[in-house]
Amino acid sequence: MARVFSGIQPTGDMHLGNYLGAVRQWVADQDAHDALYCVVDLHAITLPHDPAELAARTRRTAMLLLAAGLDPHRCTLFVQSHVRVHTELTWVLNCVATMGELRRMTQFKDKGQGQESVSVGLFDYPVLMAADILAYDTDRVPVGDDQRQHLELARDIALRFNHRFGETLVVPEAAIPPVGARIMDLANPTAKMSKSAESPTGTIALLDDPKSITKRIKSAVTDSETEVRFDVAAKPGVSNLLSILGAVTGRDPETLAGDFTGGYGGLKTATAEAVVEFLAPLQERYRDLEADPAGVDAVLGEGAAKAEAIADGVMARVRDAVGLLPRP
Ligand code: ATP
Ligand code: LTN
Repeated sequence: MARVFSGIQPTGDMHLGNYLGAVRQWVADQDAHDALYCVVDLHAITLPHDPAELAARTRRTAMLLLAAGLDPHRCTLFVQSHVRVHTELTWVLNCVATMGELRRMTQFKDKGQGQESVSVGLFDYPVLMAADILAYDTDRVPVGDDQRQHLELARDIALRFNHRFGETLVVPEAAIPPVGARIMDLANPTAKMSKSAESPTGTIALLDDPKSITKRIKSAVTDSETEVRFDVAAKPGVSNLLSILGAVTGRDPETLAGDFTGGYGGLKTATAEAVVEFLAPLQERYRDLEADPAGVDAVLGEGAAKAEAIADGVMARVRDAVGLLPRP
């Protein structure tokens, strides 16, 4: 069975973009694949954070993933910092990755904004991500479109490692969905919907109540025309609504556009209703899980043990390839 691995940061509340771009594929991949999913808490400390918040958010992210449909009997769900290989392998890969390739990463350029005071961790973020993936002999990595460049880097690092030290690492492929891979901010449709957006008005968190979901979609920024047409460059706001509606209803956004005439009201109402209906069962499952925090910790404990067993084997191969003495 092919191995699938992916991760999500506990930097805030999971939103519709995370779900449609990534987590939905994770749920689908549980059956035909050997799937591991990780709450990447070590990535979440690359930017300034509140320690008490991080712990709570890590647990909350795991619960949301379970509510979204991850089933601990069919996949392995764990917390990144519970498996030490992630950091150990990062060091070895740091000695394979180059400053030049990390400097080209657009996420670093965006989040670091050229400041000298930015952490080394933020610069090294993509190498930790490569270690996450390569530690599990991963074949396939389901992610949103914004992770394309990081995935390319993980592949390059694996290929370079194998070239230098002999065939050791599996070279992974990105799996990016055809619809929903890049959900945009409703208030600023040229920026991606993000957990850490400055203003929450453009984001739909998975746990938002129906009233605020409807309000945010109805006030989504569009344009001064009236024609409903899928054209990301010329009509980013309208195209974003069509992408959301298409992703939650399983229809093609371009075809959907033909259903709406005479302004954007109909499109907004249909999108709001579809999203509210789509999220209702997830929100109900979340409330059940919230009542049993010990159950969630038990899932994460078992997940870490299963993950560690795989990662330890890969790390032993890496140590041997590089010439590190076996551990006594
Ligand atoms: P942050 O804003 O804190 O950087 P994020 O919202 O971008 O976080 P991540 O934890 O970095 O979320 O990403 C988890 C997964 O969700 C990744 O696979 C990422 O590609 C995907 N994803 C994030 N934002 C979007 C979006 N707007 N549309 C589609 N997929 C997304
Ligand atoms: N950088 C990713 C989160 C992430 C990830 C991973 C995704 C960390 N490690 C490994 C896939 C595989 C992001 O979504 N911002």
